Amino acid sequence: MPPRKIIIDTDPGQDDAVAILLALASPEDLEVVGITAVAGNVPLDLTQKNARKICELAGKTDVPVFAGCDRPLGRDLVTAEHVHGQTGLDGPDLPAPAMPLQDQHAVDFIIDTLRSEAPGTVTLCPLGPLTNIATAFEKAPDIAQRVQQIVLMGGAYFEVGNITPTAEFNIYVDPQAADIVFKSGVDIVVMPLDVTHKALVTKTRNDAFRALGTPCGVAVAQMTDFFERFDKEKYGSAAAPLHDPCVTAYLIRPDIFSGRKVNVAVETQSELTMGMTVADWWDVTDRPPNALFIGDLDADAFFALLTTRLARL
Ligand SMILES: [Ca+2]
Repeated sequence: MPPRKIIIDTDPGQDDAVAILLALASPEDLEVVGITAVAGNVPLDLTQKNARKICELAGKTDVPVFAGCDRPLGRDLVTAEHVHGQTGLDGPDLPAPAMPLQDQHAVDFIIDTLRSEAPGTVTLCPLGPLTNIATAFEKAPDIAQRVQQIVLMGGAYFEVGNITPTAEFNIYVDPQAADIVFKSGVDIVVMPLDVTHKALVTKTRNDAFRALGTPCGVAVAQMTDFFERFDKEKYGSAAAPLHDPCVTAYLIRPDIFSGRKVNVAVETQSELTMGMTVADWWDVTDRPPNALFIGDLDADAFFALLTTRLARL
């Protein structure tokens, strides 16, 4: 089988960085046709720069990086410097990127790619707010049916929320965009907090990244060390979740994840529960399933995959 073509839509973010590095380290499985940046963890000017820093860290400067939407569809941007630091990628000291940012807008790149590649051969991997994807679907309604699959990090059901008591950050930042995506009819796989909170970077697992001894392995350990400080305090646990790499790991090893095909609807009206992903886990409505909602993973297999693949960079 040829590698699967993917577009990574991202707001790096230390965990975005690990997700991207895993994809770039796995050319036999994944062909990264482009990386599209969106505002989220930090403003767009930083997320597009961070995306290029990550490509350079991986030694993959031929992957085109595009800047997309700088604010959510209908709300003010909410960022998360309290988690990720002022740069969004605090931890390692990575040099300013030398590789260029593409001139084309990320939304137009997504549209053109889906129209030029054979139908059903491009998978979208959103790791941040869904603004770029929803904008592309609104601007070019013909492309949704050409998408092979969307595998995204976002939402929560049993774990409820991390930025508000009822909402996960990516969906909360742009609930209108999420609503458009979940109603798009595309085959969707969701990595909610329910599964990412089981992908915990313990000290042993982070030591394994550091022990790779490569610039990439050491940088990943430093990034993880940085955001762990916040998460350990918040959750009172000995380890922090590594959210976004669940997306790219799923594309390589779907067998280590499990979930249910359910209906997922997004709250876009209530300020109290804005951005909540209402997942019909117990099938108590007649709303048709629109997403595979992942609930569990084999964490040891996940970290073994990450470590062996990152060792190649
Ligand atoms: Ca992210």
